Amino acid sequence: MKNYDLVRHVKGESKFVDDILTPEGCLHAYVLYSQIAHGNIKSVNINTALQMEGVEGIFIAKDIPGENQIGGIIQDEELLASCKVDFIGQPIAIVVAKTVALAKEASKKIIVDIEELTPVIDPRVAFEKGELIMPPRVFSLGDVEANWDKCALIVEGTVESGGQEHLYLETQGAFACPVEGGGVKIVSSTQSPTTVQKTAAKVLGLKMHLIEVDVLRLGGGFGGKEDQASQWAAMAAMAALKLNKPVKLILPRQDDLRMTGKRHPYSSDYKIGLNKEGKIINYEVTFYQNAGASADLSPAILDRTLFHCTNSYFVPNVKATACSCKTNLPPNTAFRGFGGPQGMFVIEAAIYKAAEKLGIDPCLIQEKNLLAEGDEFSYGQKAEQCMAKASWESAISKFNFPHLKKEIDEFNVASKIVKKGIALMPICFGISFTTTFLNQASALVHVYSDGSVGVSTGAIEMGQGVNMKIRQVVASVFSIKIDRIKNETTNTTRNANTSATAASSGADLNGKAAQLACNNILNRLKDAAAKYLSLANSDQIEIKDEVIYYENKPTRLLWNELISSAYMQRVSLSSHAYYAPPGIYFDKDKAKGKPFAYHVYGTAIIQVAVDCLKGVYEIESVKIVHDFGKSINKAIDRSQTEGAVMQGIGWMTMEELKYNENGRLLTDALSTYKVPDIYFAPKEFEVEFLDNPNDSLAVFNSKAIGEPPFMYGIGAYFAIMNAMKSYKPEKHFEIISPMTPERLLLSLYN
Ligand code: MTE
Ligand code: LUZ
Ligand code: MOS
Repeated sequence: MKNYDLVRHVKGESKFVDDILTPEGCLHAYVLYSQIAHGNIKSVNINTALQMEGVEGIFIAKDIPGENQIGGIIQDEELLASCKVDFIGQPIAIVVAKTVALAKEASKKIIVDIEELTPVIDPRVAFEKGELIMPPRVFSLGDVEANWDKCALIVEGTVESGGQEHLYLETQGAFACPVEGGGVKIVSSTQSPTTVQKTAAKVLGLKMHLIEVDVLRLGGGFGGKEDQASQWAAMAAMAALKLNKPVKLILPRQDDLRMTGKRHPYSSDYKIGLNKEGKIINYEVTFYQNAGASADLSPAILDRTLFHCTNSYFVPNVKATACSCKTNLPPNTAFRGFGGPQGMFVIEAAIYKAAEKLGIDPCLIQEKNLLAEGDEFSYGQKAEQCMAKASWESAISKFNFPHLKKEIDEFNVASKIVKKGIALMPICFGISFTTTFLNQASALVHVYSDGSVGVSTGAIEMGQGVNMKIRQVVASVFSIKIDRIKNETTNTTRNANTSATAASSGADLNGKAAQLACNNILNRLKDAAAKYLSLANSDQIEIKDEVIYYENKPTRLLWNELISSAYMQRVSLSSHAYYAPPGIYFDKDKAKGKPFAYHVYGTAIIQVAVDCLKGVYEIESVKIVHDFGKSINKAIDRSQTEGAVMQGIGWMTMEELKYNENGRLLTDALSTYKVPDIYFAPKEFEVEFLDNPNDSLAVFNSKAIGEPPFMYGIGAYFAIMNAMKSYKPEKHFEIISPMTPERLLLSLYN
């Protein structure tokens, strides 16, 4: 089954924001941003710039008609800097001109006078200074303090993990067009049309109903457009309303790299205690999250770090503290995994170091501590339909892990410079927004009188295949051919108050809403069919492959005829429906509850080869047994798995963000920020679908797939460590990611 967008993508016909045919008189905006990471703004002089030929308007903080505030969770972020700047890349002025080139040219003539202050880049320094986004958060289970005595081995250490650039192919942008009545229509590259609508309404001082947001698709989001698409849309909308002309604002790649937030770097301290048998008794951990200059989604991301701080292990005594530290970097934001990977990396590191102390393979500790049915997570939820051991055992046997290990050991004995390493990486990822109220969605389905169907939901297509899955849901409920169904754009006038397409739950939430809407129509269609066929009731009516059946026998009635009959019987062929998953809740004060509709499990085996002279490495193979539930689209799910794993490996290995001491991003181009390419991809990539007969709250029991496999990438780090270890068995390496070739060499020879 091919992805809906496939042919259009290949032909280059798919439309993104910058491809929209702009109306006559459309203007272009360029955003002037701070070149200083921390300081007080003394003056902004736009006079010379404003006089330039072709410049139609320049707007700064004082020109904002509504509130100069775009903070979502915490109101701590200005749209345009008014009195102070807190990071390099912070927007100061919007320059609007007849062309982008002119707007950019004019921006250089704006004189910004800033009194410089010392920037803080390091989250631990920010913590020492008391610069926190919010008070620290703590999750705990059992009693850590009372149990250190019972531990035969205690290991302490620190772990660093780096940030990550989203590098969506389509940069941030929006197009805004004034409409009658003082409103504006915005086309945005956003994962969250409602957030764009709300933010624009606030900034413009308008009611939400005056703002329509429309999204066709994104050229990738990866979390980078969950919260951070709103500002560009608000800016374009403000300029459009001020000038009463359409305005387009597309970030040039380098500006996007400099101005937008990324995955949060973390610095963490852990202390782990094991008994003689290798069972983890105690785990104490403190996370210092580098939030950047304002909250953005950092508090929610920090929570997910805590939720996933014990990965797929049962730990009876946990004390996990997390601090969101305010620094002078662009506000960091959602990125696939949403803080989960940062939490899971630390416990994997702790296990690795414990194994090193014991002189055993880390996988022995991993295996001993896997979650079992009914085990409690630190946040109070119990592991249900737990597939941690099943996926682990299946991976070990399907891919013959003992044999792989033996081959590697033999290779390493024979090979002096090139060393191989292998690691197992189990994952457990909770599905649901941990902010419970966000778990809601809606859908609008129209069956047209010719039998074709249009479906629109709150879901955003960003390459993950959610549109295809929603069409499959519609096709399955009606039992009609998939090519009868079209995905309409995601639009705030069709589905209101939607949540971001995020937390891997886009298909679950919106697919279920679509299913409910289709069922409403189907029930009416059955009544209409009964009438048409002169039957007393509709109980025994079914549609199978576009044929109407009665008492399991085909009738002469087909889909098209049924639809025209229903229409002429004056039966509504449209339905709107709403879905909210039942049974989930979380008490933030107690830090206990049942936040997740279900968990996704799996185990990866990753094998690498490291050239210990050059420092370069190759990912030889990735072999995964993953719990997809009952996948409704194996092609999409497999490709989501492969893509997420590559992104995870990139985060752990070659993708390195560097800032200098002034808070300037040094890796602000693709010549200096390296992401995995096809040559870096594993030579072998196997994905096995774990047999899971259980039911879940997933749509058609096809479990969420967007984020969970990202965390398999952590296995690559430890596979490389294992290879390094066999080159220098006596050395104790620090756990700092990403493990770039440069870091690898320095670790081996320093
Ligand atoms: N896949 C592609 N091709 N592009 C993306 O931007 N985003 C990921 C994942 N897969 C993304 C992607 C992220 S961060 C999430 S949360 C999910 O898709 C969101 O979509 P879903 O909820 O429909 O899985
Ligand atoms: N966004 C959010 C998310 O607001 N809450 C979440 O729990 C979440 N999880 C993953 C990705 N985005
Ligand atoms: Mo994904 S980080 O939930 O957009």
